[in-house]
Amino acid sequence: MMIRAMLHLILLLSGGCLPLAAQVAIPWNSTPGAINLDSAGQPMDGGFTFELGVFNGLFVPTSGNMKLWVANWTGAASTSYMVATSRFAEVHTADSNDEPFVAGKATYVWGRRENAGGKEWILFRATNWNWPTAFPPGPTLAAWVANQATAVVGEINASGSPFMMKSAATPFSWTEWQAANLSNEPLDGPLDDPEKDGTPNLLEFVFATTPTVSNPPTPTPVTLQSGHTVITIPRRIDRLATLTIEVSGDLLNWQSGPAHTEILQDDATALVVRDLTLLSPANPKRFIRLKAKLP
Ligand SMILES: [Ca+2]
Repeated sequence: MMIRAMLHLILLLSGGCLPLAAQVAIPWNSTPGAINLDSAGQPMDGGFTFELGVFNGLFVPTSGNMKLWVANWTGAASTSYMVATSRFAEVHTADSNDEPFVAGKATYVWGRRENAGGKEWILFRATNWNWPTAFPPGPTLAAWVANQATAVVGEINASGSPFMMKSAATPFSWTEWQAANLSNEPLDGPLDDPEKDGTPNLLEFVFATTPTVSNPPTPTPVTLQSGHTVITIPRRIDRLATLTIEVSGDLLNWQSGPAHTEILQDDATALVVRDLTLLSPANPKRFIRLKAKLP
């Protein structure tokens, strides 16, 4: 007994140096060779990073509280998306149950690509992806594979068809866009046009064009439908700007709002608005324009 007690003591004293076994290994990955897309339908590229982690306290992420995710997230592991095998794959060793990694905590995988073009996010978990008890050491968990999961934001198809994972365009504020695109440009205000292509920075932001490289103006087609003027604005819905369509009969007095215009389409890629005033002998001329401002 004495020997056992002494051995125990020695082990305790030298605990920091002992080659402790891995506590609990969590293999987390997506299946190789799957079709994984960004919100534009393009294959995910090496700019995507996937993180395994948890949200602090009682915070539950939803598509309605995305602004709070970053502040409440604690990542445990991070790995880059591998284009060659079209997957992410890592094995994380859970070696702590310190806050916020308490045993049983809902665990998520958060895929992100954030660059000058915008923010793409996908967040998902399966109901049994819960943070393990790190001590005593346990067996390696069965792999947490993306196609077992349900997405909070973005999409997952368990079958892998027509794709396995698809990220979503995430609200991109003017300030974020400005920092990513105009950091070395003194003409960085909403109405500035540093490359002098005729499109002010605010509209470059709305249309997701490059503010420092000259581009032809983004087309905003105007058509006549049953005598009504209709304009299509191919704006990006992830750009946080307020867009108003104004109509006029004389280019001097402009009107907007439901008494004057009707929104026909307002989705991820376009805003389509109709002038309620019929083009007629009483109203022989109609004009329509876009007004953009920061929220
Ligand atoms: Ca410009």
